[in-house]
Amino acid sequence: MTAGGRTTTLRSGGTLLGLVVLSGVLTGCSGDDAGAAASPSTAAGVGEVTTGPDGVQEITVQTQDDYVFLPDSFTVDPGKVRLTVVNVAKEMTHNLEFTDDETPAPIAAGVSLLAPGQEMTIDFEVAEPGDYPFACTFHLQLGQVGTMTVRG
Ligand SMILES: [Cu+2]
Repeated sequence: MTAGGRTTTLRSGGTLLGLVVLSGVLTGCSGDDAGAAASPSTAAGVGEVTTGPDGVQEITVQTQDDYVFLPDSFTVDPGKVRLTVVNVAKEMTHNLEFTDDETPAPIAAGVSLLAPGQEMTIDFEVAEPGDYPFACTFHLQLGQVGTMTVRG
């Protein structure tokens, strides 16, 4: 009787474990991390640096209802850069300003204010290699920062 009871316990325990693992997998598929990487709300081409026929490097960075730039870092070659910032947030206003006192050279452009659903494109030129930190000045304290690297 005792042995039978143990067997039953083991079996139900095994079944339970199986269900937990299965639901864990399902949860993982719709979890925040997976959603951020492959969410349909992510605009097409976000984070990809492409070079147009005019030789301008184009990159799109997304913001949403959190304190993260997506991506928070990207790399370009010296030359012309066209940066688009898309704010897909429903509630949050963001911006993107280069931290000029920390960049190898000043960037004469920035996105001063992006309301929910807005996007803005800025053009600038980089020559000096190095790391160019940028931030959302509204949410700097909350860690909304990123880095553009210019290759040497
Ligand atoms: Cu912000």
